[in-house]
Amino acid sequence: MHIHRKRPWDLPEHAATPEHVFLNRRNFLVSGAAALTAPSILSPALAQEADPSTGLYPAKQNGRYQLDGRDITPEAVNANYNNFYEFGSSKRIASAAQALKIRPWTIRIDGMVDKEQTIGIDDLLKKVELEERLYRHRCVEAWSMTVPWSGFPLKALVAIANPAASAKYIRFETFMDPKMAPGQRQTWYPWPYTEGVTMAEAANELAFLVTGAYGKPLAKSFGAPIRLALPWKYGFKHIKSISRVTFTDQRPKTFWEQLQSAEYGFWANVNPQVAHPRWSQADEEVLGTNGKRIPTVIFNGYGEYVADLYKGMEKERLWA
Ligand SMILES: Nc1nc2c(c(=O)[nH]1)N[C@H]1C(S)=C(S)[C@@H](COP(=O)(O)O)O[C@H]1N2
Ligand SMILES: [Mo]
Repeated sequence: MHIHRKRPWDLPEHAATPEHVFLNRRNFLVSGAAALTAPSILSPALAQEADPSTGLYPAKQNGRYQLDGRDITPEAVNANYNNFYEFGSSKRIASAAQALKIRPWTIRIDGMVDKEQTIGIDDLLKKVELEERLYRHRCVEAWSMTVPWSGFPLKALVAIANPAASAKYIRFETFMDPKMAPGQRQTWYPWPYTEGVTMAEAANELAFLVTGAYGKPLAKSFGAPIRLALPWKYGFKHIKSISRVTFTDQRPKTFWEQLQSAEYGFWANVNPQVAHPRWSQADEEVLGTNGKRIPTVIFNGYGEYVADLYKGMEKERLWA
């Protein structure tokens, strides 16, 4: 029997509907280019394609990760205010992102591993135990949200990959398919989107691979079917729709670093005292609260978990 569980982030239907209608209209009116190049985004059939992992959610919440008195951001706000440049550079990509085809979906695990492998997302989901965690998320653009993510610790994927002891970094890559993702036809970007962490960061308990949110499989706009969450780092480290995971001894050059290294570095740990070259990082706008701003906290408030990772590295550009 299907039991509908009322969760704190569920919005009444009347609150969610106008936003949805607004978004569809906006896509016609504003994103004319995207609509022209990807007519299929308007097909309701595509939007309703079944997700075989639906039965895995909601996952049991791990109460260890709390929000420091912040509220969960309503789903209708979070799922409609996204950075996902593969589907456009505005925040309103949720409708365009419906073109993302999430099955079949495979993840290539390669580089300095015992045995390279390609694993289907549903096979991977069978090998791990899903849990729900409440995480804060701080974008480098000085806005923040809080999300009930579901997923599994990154270190579980490291165990499946069985990397060589000499591997120092993990490099993540997003899918590459310019036919499906209009943003990838903009050749001035260094596609595919790439990100990276050190092996020590990957082993940290906070590093989380996200496969669901709000008690359901991950919405496409959030980076279905699998994205990263590193809540002590700026949002651009949270690479979406991962299709390749490479173990390496070379520090990966990330998407934003390739595009603008003066503004976006490899470490990108949250620090209110280190301004972005073009704006302050001292405070942040909390999504869904009519523009309310709160002070930003070092490591986004997760210092007790991660500060030790960076001891003795003060000469590195740790903060942006
Ligand atoms: N592949 C890919 N991953 C990405 C991005 C992107 O444009 N493409 N944007 C990043 C940025 S800047 C942020 S803030 C988060 C946004 O995640 P959200 O849309 O779930 O809030 O995704 C990150 N991951
Ligand atoms: Mo971001």
